[in-house]
Amino acid sequence: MTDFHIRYGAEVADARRDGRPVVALESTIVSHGLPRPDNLRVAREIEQAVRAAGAVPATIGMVGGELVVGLDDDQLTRLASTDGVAKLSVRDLAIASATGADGATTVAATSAVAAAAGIGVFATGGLGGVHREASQTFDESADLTTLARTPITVVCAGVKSILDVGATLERLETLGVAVLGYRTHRFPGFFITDSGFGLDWSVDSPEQAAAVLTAQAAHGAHLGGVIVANPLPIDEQLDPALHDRTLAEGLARMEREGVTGKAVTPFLLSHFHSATEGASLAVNVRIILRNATLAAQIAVALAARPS
Ligand code: PSU
Ligand code: MN
Repeated sequence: MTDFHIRYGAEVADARRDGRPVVALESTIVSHGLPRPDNLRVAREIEQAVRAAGAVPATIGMVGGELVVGLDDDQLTRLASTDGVAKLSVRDLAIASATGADGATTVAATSAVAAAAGIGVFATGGLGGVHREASQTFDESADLTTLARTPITVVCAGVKSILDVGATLERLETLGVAVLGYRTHRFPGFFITDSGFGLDWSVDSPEQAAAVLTAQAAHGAHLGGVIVANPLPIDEQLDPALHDRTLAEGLARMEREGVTGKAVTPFLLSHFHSATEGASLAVNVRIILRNATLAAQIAVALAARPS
């Protein structure tokens, strides 16, 4: 995974040269996960949250076939505002590059590119995972298999609550992806604070998270991903009854309309945002901003450790 041709944005290039902390950010959340025009504003706010905590944001995406680490504002605007931006998982990167496409990178693709660029910490909203009915559809996000082989720390609010959370946690265990709760032993449920599943491990500070990452790199026995699961405070979650009702409706609509493949996640997120009249959107934005801040704090703590 090191043979990507990468163009670095100016701020990221400077930070890499000076050894300053950098946080990777994905672009699928911007182009496919959040509605226009909020998406562009939120994309900028996420970058600001990273800077405010002392790190440099590197939003990753593909512009005209060129893989960019650290999109500038024009490039971010283009991915946020134009039709036909492809959703790129790892398998799509080479094809999109060779055909000169515009594309937004998922957690899987962003992780692979960030690791190739030497960036160790990445913030997103919620990971992809095993979909409900996956025993029939085989729908499991490439986010999981990519994290099994990619040395990256992903700060997220668990996996999206539209998924089969228990099955996803089982797959993460099988794949050797470490899961740490941030100040909790409960696995978060994205829109909701607690998914109903417990966690074996928890860290209490960015410094402790950084110590885990340093130990993992030092031991070298396994260089897969680490998930830092950062729950929303309970008073900021989406009302659980509204959540369950909206999800049931969304899944029924999806079945009726025959939505499959990579359209599933954007379809369900968009159903949530319209059916809750923006309540889930506000929660989604809070999740991402909190994760961006924590990821930056971890990147700063990592950079401060003696190497
Ligand atoms: N988290 C969000 N919003 C999103 C996603 C994650 O809060 O839009 C995106 C990520 O890019 C993730 C993708 O990698 O959804 C998962 O898609 P799929 O289930 O098709 O693998
Ligand atoms: Mn899928």
